[in-house]
Amino acid sequence: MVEEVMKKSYNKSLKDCSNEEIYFGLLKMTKEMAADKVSNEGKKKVYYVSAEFLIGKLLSNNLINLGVFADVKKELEEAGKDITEIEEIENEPSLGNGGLGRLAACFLDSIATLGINGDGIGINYHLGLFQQVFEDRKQKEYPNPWITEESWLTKRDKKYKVDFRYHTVEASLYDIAVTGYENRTNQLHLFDIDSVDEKIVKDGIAFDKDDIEKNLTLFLYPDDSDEKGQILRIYQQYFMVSAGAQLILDECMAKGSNLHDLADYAAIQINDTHPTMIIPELIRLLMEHGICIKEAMEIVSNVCAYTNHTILAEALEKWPIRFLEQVVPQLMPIIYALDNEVRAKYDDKSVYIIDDEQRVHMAHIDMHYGHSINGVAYLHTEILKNSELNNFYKIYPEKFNNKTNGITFRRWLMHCNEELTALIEELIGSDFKKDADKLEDLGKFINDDAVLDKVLNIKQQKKTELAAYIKKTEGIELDDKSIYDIQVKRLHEYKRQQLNALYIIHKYLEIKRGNKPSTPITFIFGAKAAPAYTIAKDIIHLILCLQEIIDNDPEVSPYIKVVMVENYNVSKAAKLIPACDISEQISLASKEASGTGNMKFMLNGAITLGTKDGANVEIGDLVGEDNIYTFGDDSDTVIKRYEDGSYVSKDYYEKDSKIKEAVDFIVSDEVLKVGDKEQLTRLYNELLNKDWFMTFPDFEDYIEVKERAFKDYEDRKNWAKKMLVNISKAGFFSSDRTIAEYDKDIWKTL
Ligand code: 26Q
Repeated sequence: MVEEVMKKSYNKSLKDCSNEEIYFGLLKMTKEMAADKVSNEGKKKVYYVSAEFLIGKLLSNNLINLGVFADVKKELEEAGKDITEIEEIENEPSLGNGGLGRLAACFLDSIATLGINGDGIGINYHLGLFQQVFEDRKQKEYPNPWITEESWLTKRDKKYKVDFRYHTVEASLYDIAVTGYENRTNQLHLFDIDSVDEKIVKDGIAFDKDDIEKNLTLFLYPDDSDEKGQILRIYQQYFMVSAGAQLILDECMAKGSNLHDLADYAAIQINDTHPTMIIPELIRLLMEHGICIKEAMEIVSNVCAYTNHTILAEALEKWPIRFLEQVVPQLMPIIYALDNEVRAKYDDKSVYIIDDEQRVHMAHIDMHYGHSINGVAYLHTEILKNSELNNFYKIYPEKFNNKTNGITFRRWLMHCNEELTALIEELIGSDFKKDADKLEDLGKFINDDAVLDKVLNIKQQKKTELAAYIKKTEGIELDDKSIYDIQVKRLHEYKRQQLNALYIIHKYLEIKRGNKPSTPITFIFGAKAAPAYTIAKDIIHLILCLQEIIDNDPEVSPYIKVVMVENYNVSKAAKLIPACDISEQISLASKEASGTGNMKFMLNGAITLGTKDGANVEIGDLVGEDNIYTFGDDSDTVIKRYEDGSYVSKDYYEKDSKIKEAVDFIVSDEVLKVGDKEQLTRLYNELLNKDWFMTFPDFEDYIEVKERAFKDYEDRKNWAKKMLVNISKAGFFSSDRTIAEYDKDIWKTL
């Protein structure tokens, strides 16, 4: 198959082609195969609208979904070519920050796999999220250009006019094919403007924020720490939803909708509040088609549904009216009408759309004018209902529902861990690929020593592979016989990378005192910090300082090692996750809506060390307490502690010598010798005087439970049992299950 493609493309034999030629040949072949599948069929279509789609590299994934991966790999091998090297040619698009964006990508995969008529709508950011580089043990940001002459993007002959206050732009449509696993092909629609100009970027990721025609689709989340950045975000959001809304109405009318019956043709899922303006925009467009505002509101409510991904106040978007007036004045009359209707119905000010400070609460639009409000894990939805969004829950109890997140097993098992996939297939057959619950059948082998050995051997192989990869890409040597303890996710104080760092300091000092671990431990981090998030950058700096100090200390370096991988992304995740022994999921209870990394690690046989937060709770319920390590205060305790304002971090620091010792180390001579005094002092003060995400109360318990996990690791057979239980219980976290629930309860297409 590949031979023919190469002959046709380059008039050469496969063995004579360069990796680059092979990549672009396979790209073309894959796009053609995807285009031959059933597409765009069905009366009702789901539109998943999201500012982020963290799709990752697509070649292998598409080959898997099209059912030709094994054949292609074999043919390449026979010609002396290595598919992993060919994959290296592909640029990774960074069209997302983290969980929310990756979830959108997993969902598109599952929507297509379940045969649902459903497309994504987003933005074609040319430079994506920044590329992270470490310089002087600090994060520096650079653009991440990913679009090449030939790529997964297909330019369509379709443009939509988008009006802003001061200019009108044209949104050009690009599509990326979304292949379902042995099923149909859907589309990810990404809008762009032709006038965008990458040359305006200077000095890292700085650019002229006023020049909208040149910067509109340059970056994902341009720095919004200033007003201009925030206004640019509004431009981006409206650009996406206005073009998206026009596309949706066009498609529905082409299928015969008279727009009064729009809900029979379209289900729109609003991924967090970033696409919320699609609600007033659709109302506006329906009114242009002659529908009165009252009915337009009703129609749109029946079409739109909202997913909440966070309870962090700073992430809930509230746009000043003056910003909206400046960018999209045409929406303001609609937003006032929506707000007036709410005010006429309810006395409770906290549910108004426009607050006393003249800000528009985007989530309030979604909740009043969408028909469904869902959280992303059981605990998260309960917190939304009972505290965070309780005032809305009291008005609309029937709208609230939970959809616990999931991950696509095509990427997070079949692609990233071929060895484990093959073992599972050998043991229970291949049904699990389409029916993830079948993984439960692995439970039969819990006392089978030969199987347990195989599970351990695969883990060892993936650890050795990761060590080789880190050596090649970062020049760092890992001991593949050490325990791999991994925390990879966005850098945020609530995720508490700082708690992990404090543990490492504690361990370092213990080793200095002669208490050496019996098995060496490698602590691996990967995380990008938002460019304007100062403390997050300080935490990265501390971790990189610890990495340096430990490496240069011959007393300690044989026992522990710290590695922070640069520019953590989807491809790196696919190499790190299968190699992990201990999965760090240590957010402050109540703050992590769900987490999806936790599910990927579990599926690959890592054991969770985590708080009772997000989906960790459901993981714990499934695997049982012997097969997870939980610690720390629960969400009720934390919520109460916030409510009564009783937390004083200094009290813990003064009472607990372990905390004091570890925190003081941050500004010790040893660290200051390699680190930046201003950054380290700021972090020290932040922990000592504020510690808003309550690291100290969980510290003792974290140490104790982590030590227990390391000790348990020594009993290899028992550990292998824990691994097998985790793998066998992971079926629930397939995004196929999640999407089946969205469709049954919210979209109703099948
Ligand atoms: C908001 C306003 C202004 C600028 C940026 C933002 C912004 C950007 C990105 C707010 C939130 C995000 C991303 C949130 C996110 O990734 N949330 C994660 O969603 C996952 C999928 O549901 C969950 O598993 C994680 O728990 C949650 O943190």
